Amino acid sequence: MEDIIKRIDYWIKLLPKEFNSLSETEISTRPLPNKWAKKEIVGHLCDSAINNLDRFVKIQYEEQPYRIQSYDQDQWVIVQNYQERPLDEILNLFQTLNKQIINIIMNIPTEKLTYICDLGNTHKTLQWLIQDYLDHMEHHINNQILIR
Ligand code: NI
Repeated sequence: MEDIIKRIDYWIKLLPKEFNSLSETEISTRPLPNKWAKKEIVGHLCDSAINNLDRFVKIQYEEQPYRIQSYDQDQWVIVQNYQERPLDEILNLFQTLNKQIINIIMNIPTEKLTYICDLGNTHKTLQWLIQDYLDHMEHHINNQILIR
């Protein structure tokens, strides 16, 4: 867990710096009409944080296996209209949510890391879910935000 916390903390600090070097066009342009702009990807990462924060808390006290609810990722980005939101507000939200997630992870008792959740077609541990949260974040950052 220590490594995961370090990685999340790393992105909390790095992402605003990365965006500092991007132009407004680079931040807001959709590569294709149906593809997210970079600022919308940060919005999507906030949505992932919101939904996973909920999971990381509930799996610790609900009946096992805790049933994971999916969410419609495209609708979340559209409904919240990240494209028209100032970038610094989205980045602030990203930082605040992930600081809270770090706080949650730091407080998970070791024995709860093996608690089981039900993803519909498979069962995974809370530890797996947390690793998957980071992997998903890094996938978007490395492939869509850091790419020029
Ligand atoms: Ni995603």
